[in-house]
Amino acid sequence: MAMLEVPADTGAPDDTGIPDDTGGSGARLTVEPAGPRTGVRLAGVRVTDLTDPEIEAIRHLIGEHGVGVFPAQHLTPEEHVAFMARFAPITFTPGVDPLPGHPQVHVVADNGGTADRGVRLHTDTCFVARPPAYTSLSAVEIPAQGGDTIFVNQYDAYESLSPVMQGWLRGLRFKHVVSGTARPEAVPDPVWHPAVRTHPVTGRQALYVTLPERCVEAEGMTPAESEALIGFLYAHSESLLGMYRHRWSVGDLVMWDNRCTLHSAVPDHGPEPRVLYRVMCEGEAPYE
Ligand SMILES: O=C(O)CCC(=O)C(=O)O
Ligand SMILES: [Fe+2]
Repeated sequence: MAMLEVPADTGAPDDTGIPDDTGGSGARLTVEPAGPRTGVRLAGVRVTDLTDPEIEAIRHLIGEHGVGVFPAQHLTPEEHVAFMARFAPITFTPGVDPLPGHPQVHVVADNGGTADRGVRLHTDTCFVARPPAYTSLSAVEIPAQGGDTIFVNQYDAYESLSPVMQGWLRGLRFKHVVSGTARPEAVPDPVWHPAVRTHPVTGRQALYVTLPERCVEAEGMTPAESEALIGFLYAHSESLLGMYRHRWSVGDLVMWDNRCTLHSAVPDHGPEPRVLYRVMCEGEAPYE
């Protein structure tokens, strides 16, 4: 398995690929691991001030480590959209409602709070032909306790399977269907995606499986075989220890790569409000 390669920032020149002289605000972007195997913390600058080389360096860091944490950004919705649009055109989940006046911003409000929903790890909007490459959340209102977001690493999930299982998955496709949106009729047709996808930035392979209610069939298999295989793979991803768990503060911006991670809210905050604004970028059709 690949090891985390981002060094803790020492103030000295590092090998993150981020130029020391950004030519921007004069502030310095610092990069350090956010978790043992997943996530990087990117601090020291407002994301609105990042230079083009810094954006490209961040694209590579998030492609490699799955999640980027930008503390204390306090972005307006316009700033949030403008930042994400530097990575790829903005996209939106069909069949969900935007923030009034902001057609590219989706409000995640009280996602859970009722413990009965539990943790539901998933990759975003897998039920379209070109699922979003990136999702970002900006924290608007956060409960005093609970309501964290957890991430697991789908490179690790793939790499920790046996060579025999990896061989079975090569060339296999899964059928994805919509669930959990306000208007599922906006996505009438299922889509087929490879079980293993190659990340376009890193060239690494990641397991592309999600909630069994969305990832419903393995091509060419019987229903019993499909259910057992997808159930096994999903449980395998859930069992990984190399996760990142984000404890939110108001103003945090967290951005993740849907091609190499799964994520879930942890709905343990009870009735206290929890509001985050969400902006996503277009991705490519997944390929093996
Ligand atoms: O509320 C969260 O922590 C995650 C919500 C989510 O799944 C999303 O924004 O895609
Ligand atoms: Fe999500």
